Amino acid sequence: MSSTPRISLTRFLIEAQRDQGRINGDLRLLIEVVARACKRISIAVGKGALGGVLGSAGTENVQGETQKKLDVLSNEILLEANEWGGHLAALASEEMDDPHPIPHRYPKGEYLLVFDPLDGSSNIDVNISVGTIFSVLRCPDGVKEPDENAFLQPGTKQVAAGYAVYGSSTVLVLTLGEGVHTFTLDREQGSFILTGSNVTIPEDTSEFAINMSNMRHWEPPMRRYIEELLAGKTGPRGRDFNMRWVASMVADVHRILTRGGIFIYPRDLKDPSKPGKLRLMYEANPMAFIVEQAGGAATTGLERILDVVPEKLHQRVPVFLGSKNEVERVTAYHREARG
Ligand code: AHM
Ligand code: MG
Repeated sequence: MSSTPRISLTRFLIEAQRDQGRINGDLRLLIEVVARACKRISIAVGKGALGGVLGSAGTENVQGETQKKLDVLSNEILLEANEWGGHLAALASEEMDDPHPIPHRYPKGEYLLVFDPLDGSSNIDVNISVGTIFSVLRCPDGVKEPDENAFLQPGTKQVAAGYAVYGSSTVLVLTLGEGVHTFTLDREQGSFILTGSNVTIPEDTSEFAINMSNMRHWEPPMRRYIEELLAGKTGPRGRDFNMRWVASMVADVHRILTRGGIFIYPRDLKDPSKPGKLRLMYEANPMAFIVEQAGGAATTGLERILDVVPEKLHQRVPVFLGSKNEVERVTAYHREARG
């Protein structure tokens, strides 16, 4: 009796390098190292109160948000895992004001890694899914000591992106620019096993994800879109829509990757200085890359997220992503309103 072989992340990456030449040895190492760091973060998250890691670290990050102990720990795990391997030129993170150079005692590589070490921080202490998001760029030619400018590349330049969701199981989702693959952590064995190849997001959906408590601050096209969904069967859309909001982007995006949906964090007028809540380089871009690779769409309401040319490492953007037809509709409403 023959059974389907289990394909580990290691095997998947070795085959991607050897058989199809899709990645080089350094990129393979990079993904493996990030996955190993995600395993460590998964273990820390899983220990919960027993690990002494819940609660606030008593510090603030560059965006003035209070850091949780697990935010800080996850950041340290990713830094420590990635700085010595020789595959990176520099790293940047939601939790650090400036890019982190590779210490001179280690060799440098051709890639830049940017990440949100633990997304969905408000859920850490309440035992709801959180995750790690990462994006890989190439260090521009001739740049020996990469600073913030080296990172300011549009999302179309990403060579890989992924996230790990620490939920009822730990799942790593990866794109190398040729489809999206999911790997589930086998906790006993300690390895990620391929459990989904070329995952696709349905083009249509009846499920939306948005923080409705901000409705009074939204711009008119945003209100119009959600009001139409809420009107259900007897409204202009002629059918009922369901709502879900985990408040962990990773978990909301993972649901959309699994069964479709639209995720929105729009620009709002609560704080006009902020064009949305989510950060372009380590939240919107990697998720947009994954969603597009799965056949979905991702826009700022006006343009494709991946085309935005970043001006700052920690810049924010409005985010509309998921099932293509819904993203296109709400984007059209925003464009119409612009005239
Ligand atoms: P974080 O990186 O500080 O955790 O913030 C990002 C999170 C996203 O995961 C999530 O979609 C959003 O913030 C939730 O926002 P809200 O608190 O408005 O529901
Ligand atoms: Mg985040």
